[in-house]
Amino acid sequence: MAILTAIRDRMMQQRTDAMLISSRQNKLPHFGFSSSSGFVLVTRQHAHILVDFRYYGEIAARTQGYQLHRLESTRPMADIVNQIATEEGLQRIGFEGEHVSWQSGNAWREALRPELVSVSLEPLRQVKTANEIALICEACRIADAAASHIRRFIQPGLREREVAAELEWFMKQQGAEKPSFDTIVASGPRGALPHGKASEKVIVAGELVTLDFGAQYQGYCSDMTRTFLVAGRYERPEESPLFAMYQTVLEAQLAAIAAIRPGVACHTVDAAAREHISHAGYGPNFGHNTGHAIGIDVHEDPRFSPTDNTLLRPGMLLTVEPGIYLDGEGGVRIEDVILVTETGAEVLYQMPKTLLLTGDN
Ligand SMILES: [Mn+2]
Repeated sequence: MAILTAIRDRMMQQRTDAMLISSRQNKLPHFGFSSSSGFVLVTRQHAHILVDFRYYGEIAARTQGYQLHRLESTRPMADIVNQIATEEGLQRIGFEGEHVSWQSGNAWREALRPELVSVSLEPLRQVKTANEIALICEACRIADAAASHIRRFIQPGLREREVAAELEWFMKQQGAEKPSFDTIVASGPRGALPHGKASEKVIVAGELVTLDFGAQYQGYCSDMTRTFLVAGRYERPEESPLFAMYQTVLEAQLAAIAAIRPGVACHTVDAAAREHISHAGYGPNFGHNTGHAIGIDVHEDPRFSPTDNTLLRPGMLLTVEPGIYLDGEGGVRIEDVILVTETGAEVLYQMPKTLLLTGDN
């Protein structure tokens, strides 16, 4: 399995004899499902899974090539790992310090005989496998269908919360396990809040409404933002007083996507969007990164930020989501997920990005 080879390469670099994996994110490729419970212990020769009664049967049915150990209240993780350490001669074990609480880390250091060193497995998730790309594409298809549905659904008089409920219901109908994060519906002046979770506010004709949402599909996430013009006040989108601002965000988003190809540094892509927005005079109104990698977590590394020097590689998936926020007036954000290909970027959504009116038109 490629993932075991990658983990063992990391063990060599870090001069550890084993890797103890406890995070939900990094257990998923081994378990085949998402669980905060249990452990994976990868050694040079073997791969072990430690789970309790609740998961043992499912793991036994799903996995091949792992040695299974049942966690019991009388036989906790440290006892099993100490036994494996004796059998396989493990001196130094890596653990996921960034995902382990201070309390657990201290308890493990007390109870485990081998030395513990913190090792990050996050870099291993930056380039996705073909299977992971397929799952993220499906999560994106669900979000894309939901965006089209919700544009027709929105009308003046609805509360933001009602719009979010319809959106989430629709995504589940389409196969989503759950939303990949709390759905953002930010209308009118609330659009100036980049993370304005759906509220009791009533949506009004002529406002811009920003929806930022995603689906989780078989443990993998999508993330999508579209900003619509609420019908009932203007005949054409160009009549909105915020139309010019919308166009600036759209041009910045397209400029960032155009900058993406293998070998380009992430900060270069951020700069493409940021410079366009600054030149239009909105620099201070764009106070977040241009995007982030996505996969098992909604937000992963690398980031399209001014300080991220990571070079893009084919098989990476990231969002591109510049925005402009005007206090008291409103905001615009447009977000796609892109796949870095051999030659550039493939956008995983079909939904148009021109300013669209809500409703059936
Ligand atoms: Mn995002």
